[in-house]
Amino acid sequence: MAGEPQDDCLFCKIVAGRIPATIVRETETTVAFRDINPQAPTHVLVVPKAHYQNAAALAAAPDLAADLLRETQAVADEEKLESYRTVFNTGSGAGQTVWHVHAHVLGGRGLEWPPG
Ligand code: IU
Repeated sequence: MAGEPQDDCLFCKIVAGRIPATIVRETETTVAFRDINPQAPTHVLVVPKAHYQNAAALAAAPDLAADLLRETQAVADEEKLESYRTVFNTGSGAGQTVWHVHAHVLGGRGLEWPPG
């Protein structure tokens, strides 16, 4: 069921504290932690504590989606990023490897467009 924790989900385990992560921010509904394979000087993932597979699924919970977006800006503020990129990969062809929606917050270097 949408929102319920999934036993086999890596990010549900991070949210539950069952797998270690470098957490940079936490709210009642979200957790932000550093990506283990950073692609920029700042590379933080922001996830809802509830399990939704991707951004489209999260749209069913608009207040939570707003919390997530607010937290991307909060991360950028804390990291003192004037410019940054927020990325939601959806589907394996776009590079999604973890099926718990997460916003990548990337910054601290010049970012090219279009992305690869
Ligand atoms: P993706 O958009 O699903 O590809 O992003 C998943 C990210 O999760 C990716 O950037 C990984 O480096 C990152 N990650 C992590 O931070 N901690 C982990 O234990 C694992 C993956 I596995």
